[in-house]
Amino acid sequence: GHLRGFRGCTVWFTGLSGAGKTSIAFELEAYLISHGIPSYGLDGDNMRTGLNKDLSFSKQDREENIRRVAEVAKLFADAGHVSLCSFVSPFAEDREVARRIHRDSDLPFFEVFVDTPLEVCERRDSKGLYEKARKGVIKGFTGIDQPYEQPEHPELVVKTVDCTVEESMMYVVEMLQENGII
Ligand code: GGZ
Repeated sequence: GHLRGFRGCTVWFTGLSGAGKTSIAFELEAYLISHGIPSYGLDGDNMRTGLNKDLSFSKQDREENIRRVAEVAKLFADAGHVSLCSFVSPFAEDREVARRIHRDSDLPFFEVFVDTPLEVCERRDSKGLYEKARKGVIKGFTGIDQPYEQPEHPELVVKTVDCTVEESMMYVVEMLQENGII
């Protein structure tokens, strides 16, 4: 990626389970690819089943999850891709590590807070995980018995309530345009 004109970057989606991070990222990936911009999505489904399959959801393992994901995202960005990272990433200090990893390589990093209220995520409960967390079958579930630290200075906040996935995605596209990425 060192000689290419197009600079890659990383878009980091953070928010509760079921907030819509992966849905927005998936739509954005399709949009970017259809416009000739290389893009690749990372999320729990492709990271926690492979590279990070040794990690749990403890605070310490989430920290290591985010660190490894950020290193992988940085490599994609350095290769000229728009890396789309969709992780709950509930701890502000872990997200700061991800940001620093990119800053140290002079690669743009955009934190996008997918701001969907807990009640809405829990009502959706697309995977039945909130119900299990409420019953205590799953322990340490973000928003139930582990904290979610809201970003204080994200580059973008997307409120998904009363907003289609497509509309949410376009806010991210506009942010990338305003920053000269695309
Ligand atoms: C939060 C959990 C947990 C616990 C399993 N807490 O909706 P999902 O299913 O697909 O998204 C959640 C995903 C979170 O993995 P991440 O790698 O994004 O987490 S972190 O960034 O905090 O490392 C959820 C499922 O895995 N899941 N157990 N205890 N989410």
